[in-house]
Amino acid sequence: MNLVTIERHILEQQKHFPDATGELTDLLNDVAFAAKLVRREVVRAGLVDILGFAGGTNVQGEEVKKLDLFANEKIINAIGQHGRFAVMGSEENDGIIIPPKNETGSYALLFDPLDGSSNIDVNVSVGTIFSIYKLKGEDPCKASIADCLQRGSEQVAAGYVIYGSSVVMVYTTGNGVHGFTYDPTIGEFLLSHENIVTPKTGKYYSINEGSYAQFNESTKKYLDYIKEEDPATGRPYSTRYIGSLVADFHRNLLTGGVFVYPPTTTHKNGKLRLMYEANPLAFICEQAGGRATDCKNRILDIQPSELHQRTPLYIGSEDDVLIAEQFEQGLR
Ligand code: AHM
Ligand code: MG
Repeated sequence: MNLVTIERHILEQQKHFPDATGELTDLLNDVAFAAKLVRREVVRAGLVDILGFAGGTNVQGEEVKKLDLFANEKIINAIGQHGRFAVMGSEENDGIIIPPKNETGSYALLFDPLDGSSNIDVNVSVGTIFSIYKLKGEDPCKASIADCLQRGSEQVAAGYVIYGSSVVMVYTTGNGVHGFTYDPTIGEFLLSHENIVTPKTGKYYSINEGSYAQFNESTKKYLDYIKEEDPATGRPYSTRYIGSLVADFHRNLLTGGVFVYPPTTTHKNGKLRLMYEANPLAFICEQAGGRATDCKNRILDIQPSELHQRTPLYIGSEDDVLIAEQFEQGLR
């Protein structure tokens, strides 16, 4: 049996980029390491109550943090200390984070430490999403928010970790999409999904239909279409909605389908964040042969103006996203 660890795979991938210095390889390995630390806490989440250290302090007298804040801190500390990133941005922090040893790093990291917050306490899959950019300027000491506010098309790497029935890390450096399953007996992510290609069309649609009354007429019309009986086009589609973007995206990536978070009356620009959620998943989706749009622009072409900017998101199998787009553009 030829077991390939994520570290080895990342190193092998580096050969596709003759100018690579190895720095990106190191920092992807940092992310994989941070994911292991987060995983360790996520799998113990349900024990907090029965071990009696919920709310306040744990047995070591340490303050117990909400898991998403804990994950945020772990990632910032684990990754920040190596000095490979000059600047970071997290969904949990208002502004940019400048790690203590930023003078050597030439990359920017944007991440959502624990996506799917409503599912954390109920044993449903959650995930970490990350996105990596090269700094725009030469001097890491001058790294700023401008290095974070780059178009998604400038990403040099992106990925996510899903903490589910097993823990899987998926990444791309622009040379296909690769997935690794964590083997807790040896503490390694092992290659399990090489070169993921998403089906051109699927049978699932994922949307929070409880917000139906808040959707635009175009979104409602699309939903009516997707539920019509028409065996020739595979309709009706089946609903699958976990409420953790990473988990919904991962399923649709492997099986085919479309995830939609449209504008609503309360979230005029949708709910999801461009820099931490939409961009990294759009990069992965396109690399796997899928499509990602806000129905006006390709997600990866949007010029961000704010760190926590929101965007409508239609992402998944190419043909399915195209149909949703046509409805939103009034073409159907
Ligand atoms: P979070 O970052 O606070 O967890 O919010 C993002 C999550 C996504 O994982 C998920 O797709 C979406 O919010 C669910 O929102 P809703 O409950 O409105 O359907
Ligand atoms: Mg999130």
